Amino acid sequence: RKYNVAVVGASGAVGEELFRVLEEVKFPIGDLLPLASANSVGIEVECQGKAYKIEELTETVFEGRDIDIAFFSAGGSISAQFARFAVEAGAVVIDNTSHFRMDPDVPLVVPEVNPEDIELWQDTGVIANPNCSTIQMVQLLKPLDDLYGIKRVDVSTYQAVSGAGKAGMEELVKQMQDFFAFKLDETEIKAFSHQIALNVIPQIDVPQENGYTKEEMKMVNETNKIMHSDFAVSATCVRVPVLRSHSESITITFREGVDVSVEEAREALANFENVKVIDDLEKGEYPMPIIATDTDYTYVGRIRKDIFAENILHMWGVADQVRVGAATNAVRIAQKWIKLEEAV
Ligand code: 2RA
Repeated sequence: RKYNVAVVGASGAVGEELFRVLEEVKFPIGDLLPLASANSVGIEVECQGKAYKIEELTETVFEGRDIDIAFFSAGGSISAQFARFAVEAGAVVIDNTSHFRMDPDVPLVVPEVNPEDIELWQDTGVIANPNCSTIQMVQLLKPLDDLYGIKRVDVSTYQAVSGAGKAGMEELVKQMQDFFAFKLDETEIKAFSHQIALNVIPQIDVPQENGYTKEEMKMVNETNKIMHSDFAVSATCVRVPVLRSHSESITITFREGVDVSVEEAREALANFENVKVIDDLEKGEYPMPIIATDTDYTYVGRIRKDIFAENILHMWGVADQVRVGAATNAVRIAQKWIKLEEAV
């Protein structure tokens, strides 16, 4: 059977990528309804060889359209205001924003890690897509937690500008152009709190009362919700001048008494769905944004045992933020949701 699909935020970076991913996976689309704010109305989008015009997102736009699946990626306030109208019209909402993520009634899903939670969608009609930096990390944590049992995770991220959408990518490009035109000192700073070209910014999202940023607390809270765990997580989230793949340096402390084997860990990671190991330091082979970009895999390398403790492992993970961290994860959720529907 075919499914009628709506995409809210159709002109954004994630919206555009969704059309590409839906096409690549030959998603069984019946009708497609691209939605955005009034500014984008009339813009044409293409998917699976057909052209569609963007319509305005309103409270009534879902009525009578028989939408089965509505992807939302237009910001938390838009999801807060409009998701319920899609649900009331009979759709399952797969939400890419942070709005519903920590709602205890809404499943927060990375299909490789907790696909079973998709079943809970009926409670609210919404399935939440986790934060990009969390998705790629839990894909690496899950096989190692199954193997040894995690006690604590310490992560530092190197996050691409695509996390701030098209505006973020455009700002990096413009600042690089200004640098080569000897005009960097008068460049516009809008998408980030400081100049991002030739810089790194140790702040993503707003400060919290505990001295962490909201992005860092997303990694703490979302990780344990997805993995149904309660291990300690500490994150330092940093914006770097990379276009669209996030990198993460991850240190995992396993339970007392575990003696980690790098070989065993590497094998568990290599066997995990949608994870690829690139790990040969002698040959200079390890994951990098230029390898991960435009792919649907989460890459891991630099896997090594701590020098001082037997139960600690260090590794380096990279994934495309727009795909693995958003569009592809959302489409994978939709594919699993369809399987569930068709099994009933
Ligand atoms: C970022 N986490 O990288 C955000 C995007 N979801 O800014």
